[in-house]
Amino acid sequence: MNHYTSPSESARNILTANDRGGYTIPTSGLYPYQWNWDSAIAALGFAEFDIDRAWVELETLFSGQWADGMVPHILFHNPDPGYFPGPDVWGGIGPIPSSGITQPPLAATMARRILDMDAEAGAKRMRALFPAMLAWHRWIMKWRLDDYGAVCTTHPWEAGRDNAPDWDSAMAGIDASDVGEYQRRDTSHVNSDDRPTKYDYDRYIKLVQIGREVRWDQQKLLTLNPFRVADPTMSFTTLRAARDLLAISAQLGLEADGLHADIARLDAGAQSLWNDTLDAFDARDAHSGEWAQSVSNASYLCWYAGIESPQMLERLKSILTTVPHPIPSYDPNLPKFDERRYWRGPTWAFMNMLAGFGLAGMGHGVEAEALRLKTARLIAGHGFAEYFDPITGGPAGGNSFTWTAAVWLHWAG
Ligand code: 2M8
Repeated sequence: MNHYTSPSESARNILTANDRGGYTIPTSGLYPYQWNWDSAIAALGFAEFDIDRAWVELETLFSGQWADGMVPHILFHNPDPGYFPGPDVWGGIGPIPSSGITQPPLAATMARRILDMDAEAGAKRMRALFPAMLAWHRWIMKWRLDDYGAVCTTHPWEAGRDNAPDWDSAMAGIDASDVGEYQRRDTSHVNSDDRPTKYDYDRYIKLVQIGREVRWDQQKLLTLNPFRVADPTMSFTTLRAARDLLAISAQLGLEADGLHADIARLDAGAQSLWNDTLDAFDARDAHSGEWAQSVSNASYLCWYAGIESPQMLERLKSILTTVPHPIPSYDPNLPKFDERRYWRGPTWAFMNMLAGFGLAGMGHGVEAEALRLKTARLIAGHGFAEYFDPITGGPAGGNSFTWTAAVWLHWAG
């Protein structure tokens, strides 16, 4: 007799198969290392069936923290020639070979959820991790804020939305003519039409070269790095993380000096990303002050950050009725929408989960539930893909993907 595998069983199998011992890779082949925000989501998935393993995921992530507090976007635990750019190209300066940039800080928020799931199992682990999480928060406050208090991304990979239209004009200002020869690996694993272009990659690598050249000295990079964009992803997630750190410190009686003031500053910064002309939260070039004119899935993370917006709610209601699948990474009514190309249109399950957390937390239960159901239908019908075509639901990128499996286990399924 055939054994029926339920989606939840498949999701657990994916997490277990992607477990490399203490950390989880996003998917085998395409992404063979530990990614920062993927890991925070993976922890949430593990917490549904192995709470100890959930804490281990976060502990391993913080074992790669640099002396200055930065938590890298990739930890290269074991060399793998299948990924480019690897540790030798990045020249990270932490305790574990790593990249030189960070990623949107989800760890504190997910740790708080995991703590809530089992406070007894989690209190000791949380106490031990807390100073490291606070140090990362302080590093972001020191090096990534613009004049308004919005949080900037210094590389498209730092925001995690690699080829989003948000960066188009900042990317156009990067001279990558001397980037040299290199061999991409991503397009040997998945369809190149679903990935960033060579134009994008030349600039990604050029920015890595600029950082590496000065050994990731943040003071120097403030003037050397041509790419600095105030970003809704970084701004909303940092604000939410700060609120969660404050709540955890109150719950466990931990020192958290300055967090109240930081939250006020980040709140003002996040609000400053409201673009009146676009009537949405947008990205703003920190060098030129220009708006990107981009409504992305990150624009819908305002509630996640504790920020209310009737206009964004109206937009969301319209998306929920006009787009077959959950919030796309770029507004289908805007000219740059590209339903297959990565962060320029496709829908990402975990971004919808974050929006759903925010909506539910701010009393928009109907919309949160609608988003959850759409995400559940998408995954149940099309599998645990990295991302999906928001019109047809077609799976794209890598498969057996960690964060999609984790989203199913914790929220959608
Ligand atoms: C994607 O980014 C990496 C570089 O960091 C890549 O394309 O090589 C993004 O979707 C990013 O948000 C994600 O963390 C990473 C691993 O899933 O893949």
